[in-house]
Amino acid sequence: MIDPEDFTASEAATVATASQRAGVSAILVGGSTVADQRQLDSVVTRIKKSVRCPVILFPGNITGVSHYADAILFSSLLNSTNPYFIIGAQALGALKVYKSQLESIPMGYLVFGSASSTSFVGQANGIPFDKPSLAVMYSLAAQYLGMRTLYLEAGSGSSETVPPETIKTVRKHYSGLLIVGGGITSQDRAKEISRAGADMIVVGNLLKKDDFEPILTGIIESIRHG
Ligand code: 1GP
Repeated sequence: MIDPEDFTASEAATVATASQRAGVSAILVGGSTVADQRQLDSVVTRIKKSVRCPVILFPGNITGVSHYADAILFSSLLNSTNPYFIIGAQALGALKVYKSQLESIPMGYLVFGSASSTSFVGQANGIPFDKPSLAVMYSLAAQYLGMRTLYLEAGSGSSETVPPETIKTVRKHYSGLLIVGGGITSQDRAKEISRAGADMIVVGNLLKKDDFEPILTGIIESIRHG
């Protein structure tokens, strides 16, 4: 995942190219505080020119929609306390998604903890890391509402990831595509998360490190062959 606020378009293209070499399946572009849509468009355009894998938007608000991408994680922040993040922003952004002909991937978004920007900006009633039963309730609700993708989010740069035990419990109940992200920076943790039942792992902050490529390659190898 590339946050357009952290990279110039040219840096983003370099990071995306290295990520593709490492073996990623897709590049996500987004963040919870993206405001500059020209910068977003230019980052998406440069990445699109540089990689073959899909470029998928991961918006935190209506400002996160760019018609240069391939698809969008059209998400509802299920445990927000503010209806704007559950359905308001989605309604405001929907026409742009329609006109852009982006593929929309319906997704329930669940935020854990209370210390991340995602939790703060999205006014989430963060799920405590040690309460898998609460995550299960939301996961089932997401499934029954037809959300075929669910993202368990610990928050970008979080010191802890969503615990593997919680992922295992959610996996038992939720049958759609399960994405897990936030705080994943090591091969061992990625492997645990994958074994617990995650279908996709999102890595963001790690890509800001100069030497991220071998670490990312290790993460991908460990989840594909581990
Ligand atoms: C943020 O889950 C993603 O939405 C990525 O988190 O930056 O901690 O890898 P990191």
